[in-house]
Amino acid sequence: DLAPLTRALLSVSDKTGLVELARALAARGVALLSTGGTARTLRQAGLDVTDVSEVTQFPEMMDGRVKTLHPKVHGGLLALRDDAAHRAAMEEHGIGPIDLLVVNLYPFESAVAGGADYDTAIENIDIGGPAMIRAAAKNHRFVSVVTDVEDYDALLAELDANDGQTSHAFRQRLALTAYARTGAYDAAVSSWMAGALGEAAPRRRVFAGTLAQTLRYGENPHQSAAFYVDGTARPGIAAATQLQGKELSYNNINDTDAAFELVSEFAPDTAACAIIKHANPCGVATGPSLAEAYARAFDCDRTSAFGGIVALNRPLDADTARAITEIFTEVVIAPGADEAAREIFAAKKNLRLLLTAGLADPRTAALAVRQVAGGFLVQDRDTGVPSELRVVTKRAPSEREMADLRMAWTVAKHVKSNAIVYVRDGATVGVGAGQMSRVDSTRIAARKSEDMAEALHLPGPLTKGSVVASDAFFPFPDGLLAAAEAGATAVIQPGGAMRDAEVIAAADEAGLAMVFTGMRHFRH
Ligand code: 93A
Repeated sequence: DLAPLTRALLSVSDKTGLVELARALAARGVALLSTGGTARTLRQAGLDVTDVSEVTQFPEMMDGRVKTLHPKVHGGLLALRDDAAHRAAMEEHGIGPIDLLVVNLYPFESAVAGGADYDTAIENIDIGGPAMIRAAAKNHRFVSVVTDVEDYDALLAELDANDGQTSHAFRQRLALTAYARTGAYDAAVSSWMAGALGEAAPRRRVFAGTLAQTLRYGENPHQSAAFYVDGTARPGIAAATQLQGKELSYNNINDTDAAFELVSEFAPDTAACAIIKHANPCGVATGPSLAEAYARAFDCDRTSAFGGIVALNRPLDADTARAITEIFTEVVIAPGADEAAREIFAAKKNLRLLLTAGLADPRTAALAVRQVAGGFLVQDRDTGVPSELRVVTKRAPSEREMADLRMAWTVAKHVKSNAIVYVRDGATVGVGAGQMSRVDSTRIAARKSEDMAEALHLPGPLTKGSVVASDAFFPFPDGLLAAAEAGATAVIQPGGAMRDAEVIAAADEAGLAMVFTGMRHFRH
């Protein structure tokens, strides 16, 4: 049980809530110490403040690089109050205790996200702040350290509940938050430097993010979950603005990300739509208009599209909005929405509409991280594009087949392996995802397309006259032959199997045209 707080040091870049907090502390008899800009703000609000420079007897110098880096500050934060030798040292050197530290750091992350040049970014690296935070957090047995504006109210409530002090458990939680903050801060600096130096390799890297949102639950209701942003401000799910609808769930965020990354592969000069279920596309299509692209994507697998996530590569318009609202859809994400579309959606309270500033760039280099037991797997994002498409069969694909092959290949990159994607006239007509056998993926996609043809009262499977992409090579002719049986006339695949010759011969025999990409797109 500690005596009530006597002295607090406030040094904040983000001055939100500062005056209210300081006033509440002053009202509880806490003396306030502060650095330049923070002290100025407090004085302007009529509060009594002592400058840190008065305590240290050193001016803030070197453009503020050295303000609080002094034993009178760090001794006051680090001294063990119950240690005779520490107390003697405080006495001898005139060091007063600092019981509460309120710091938020130079806004390095937002400076970098805002496009700061190299020197500006460097100047935004806070040194004194993290030093104080780490010192106070280490000494949480005696010192409270607040690093998040959102904790101001909790601090005041805690002081009320504990006769002007905080409980040990509360200080421990503050310390935990404090180290998370300094850890994330240095991670942001390191990641920025990696980018600035063009150090693309996933070595010497640290991963951390800033809590953006706690989620109601995780993949399942018994799992707790949260959403962190990495500060790169890449266009996509993290930077999107939600216009309406209830809060996104964990699965929504995951699926919406998959949807937007996929649709961003399609340049907006042609309208495109991707519908996602369980992070896999159940329909992707281009079209002369956005509404038609949506309708064609929907027709690939109407059953699965129910409750899906829809991503568009152009601003949402009224026609498309109307078509989407005809069935239950969880989320729509698009680079904008016009007034009429917004009005149509407004009537559907539960439908979430997310708007982005633009499309994601599928070629942007970045790292992809996945967790395994006891570690992280880190790799470059899959930005690969085949340098050439090599025709390996007697028959070369027609121009129409070639365009569809390219699209099928692009979509296959976004489908869980083993991925098989049938495309006809710029629309998927069958997607086989996540099967342990490539032949199964090939057959499942074809079977679903038969079901769809039946539902749409069309003769024969939709895969008739389509082309097919496989994310990795066909090890045997069986998968390829299954695709031919479903009606595919052309094939795109990496090649490179031991039995390539056998597979090519089978393709020739079946009259298929086939191209090799020399590159695969596993997505496990
Ligand atoms: O340049 S610093 O790294 N050197 C310091 O000694 C120092 N002490 C506090 N930056 C330092 N700070 C930071 O100044 C704090 O972390 C806070 O973000 C900011 C508050 O400055 P002001 O009170 O002048 O607005």
